[in-house]
Amino acid sequence: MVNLKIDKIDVSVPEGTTVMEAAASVGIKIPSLCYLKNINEIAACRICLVELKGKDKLITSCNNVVQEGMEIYTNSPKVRSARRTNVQLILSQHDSRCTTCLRSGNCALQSIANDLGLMDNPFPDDWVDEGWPRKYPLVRTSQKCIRCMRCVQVCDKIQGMNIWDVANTGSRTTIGVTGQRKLENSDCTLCGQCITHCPVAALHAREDWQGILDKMADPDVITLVQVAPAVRTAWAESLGFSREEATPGRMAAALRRLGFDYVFDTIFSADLTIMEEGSEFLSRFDSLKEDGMPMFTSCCPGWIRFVKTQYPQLVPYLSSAKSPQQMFGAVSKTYFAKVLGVDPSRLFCVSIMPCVAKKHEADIPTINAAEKGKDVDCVLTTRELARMIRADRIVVGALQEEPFDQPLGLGTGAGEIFGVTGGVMEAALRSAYYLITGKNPEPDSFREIRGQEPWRESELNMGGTRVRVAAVSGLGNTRKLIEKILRGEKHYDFVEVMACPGGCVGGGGQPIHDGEELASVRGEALYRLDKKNPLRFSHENPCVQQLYKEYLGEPLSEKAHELLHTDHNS
Ligand code: HC0
Ligand code: SF4
Repeated sequence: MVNLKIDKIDVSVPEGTTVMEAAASVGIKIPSLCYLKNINEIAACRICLVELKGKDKLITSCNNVVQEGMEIYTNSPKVRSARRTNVQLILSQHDSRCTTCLRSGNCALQSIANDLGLMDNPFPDDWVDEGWPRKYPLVRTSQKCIRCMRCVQVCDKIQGMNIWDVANTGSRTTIGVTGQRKLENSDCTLCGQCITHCPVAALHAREDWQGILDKMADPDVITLVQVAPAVRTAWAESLGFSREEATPGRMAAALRRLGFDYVFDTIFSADLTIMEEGSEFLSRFDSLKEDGMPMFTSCCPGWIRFVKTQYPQLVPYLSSAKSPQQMFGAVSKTYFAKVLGVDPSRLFCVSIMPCVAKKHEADIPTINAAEKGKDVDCVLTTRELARMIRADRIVVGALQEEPFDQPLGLGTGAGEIFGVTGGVMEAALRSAYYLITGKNPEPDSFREIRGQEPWRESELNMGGTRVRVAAVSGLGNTRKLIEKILRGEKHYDFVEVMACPGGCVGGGGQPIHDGEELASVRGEALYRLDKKNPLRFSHENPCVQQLYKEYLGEPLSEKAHELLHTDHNS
């Protein structure tokens, strides 16, 4: 152990601990704008400076480790003055029009400037707006960038994509796209991880919710909303409500208050996906074995973008099943329009997703069921849902729980766990076991595939058939796993991939908590919902069964292919 004093408090911590961590261990929080543990420890922002007794220069606390006998001061006159000047210098190059900023109230720079009592910007500049609306779902507002390097490091170290890089030098240093490309022309997967790690609003997702208000005001339009599994774990985080208070029933009530005509649930179509994808897996099992390749899940659009640019030779091994978001849209514009007895053109289908890439997925021309227009008309992130609730001043705590509408609002626990890494695989195995053996397994028997390790694998015996599966999340991890598969070091039959670490619960469209990773606690919330759900198997969803009976026939039928599958071309 190393012994030192921080602000005159005796501290004893293991060797290798940083000064910042040592301070945190005795309740002293040193501010920072750029620090991300194990990802960005380069002290770019210079806000975490502290004074080390006996040294002339201040030192950064995020990347200096403790030494025996150190005496550290985190708020000495020198530190206060330097911290203040450094924040002012950052502000001198920052568009500080906070009242009209997307991150107002949730911006690390704004809180630090405010905490330091900086009441004006000593070096103001005239910023010109870069213009709205923007087409690409990921938006960079260069005037807000504080060059903290988090986006560069997260994209590189966690996602292995290396999209962002430093451009120019000196005071003109900025962040640009590698190879001086436009972001739209890069290999960006739209995972949104750079957005959720940006401390200010330099990176954000395109906002689309204003357009929905016009649709709601049009009496000829019927608005439907579907909510992704992971959204229910996080939708009220920024509204000040705990996960226990913010139940799915209250979320349904809030969506009705906002004015949606029908409030449905993506877990319905997650169950439908299992029926299609599970049946496809069984039908391809022998030919996959011959190729020595697994079938890969196809529901994560960040992963689909990744595979198309990084490993195009693997596209044929993707499941042809559309994602639950798109299946929902296709079913709503056909089957549900028929149930209502209205022309599909009157339906406006909105989805709330924890994801930025879903905005792109809904716009892929070949994903839509022929002649029916778009499956999904507009995609909002979880953050946009929270903003709509705030804009209408809906008090979540005052809402009574309400049920989702039927028949597209009923889903099983298997559908619920889609939002956490390993969940799609677990849901598929529950039903595959039934399809192979004719009986249900114990619902939690595939829990080996749960967890936070980069990937988990399992070898199962299903009525005499050996099935080898894996689940991976995070694109850096995915690349490592794929390389092993391609080198013949790993052999699987079925692999689930989610682009965001932890799965959709850690998605790029989820609420932002500076430097805090909440994917695992949100994932736990989904497992609790699964456990509480009276239905645990996708094949037992009565509304999905009814859909097959009344409209689709059976899994992989011609109609099912027309509406629920895609070739991943374009
Ligand atoms: Fe996901 Fe999905 S689980 S990708 O993470 O499959 O976004 O939550 O909605 O579509 O269901 C996201 C989450 C979804 C889809 C589902 C899948
Ligand atoms: Fe990199 Fe993902 Fe950001 Fe694209 S969205 S730049 S892939 S972190």
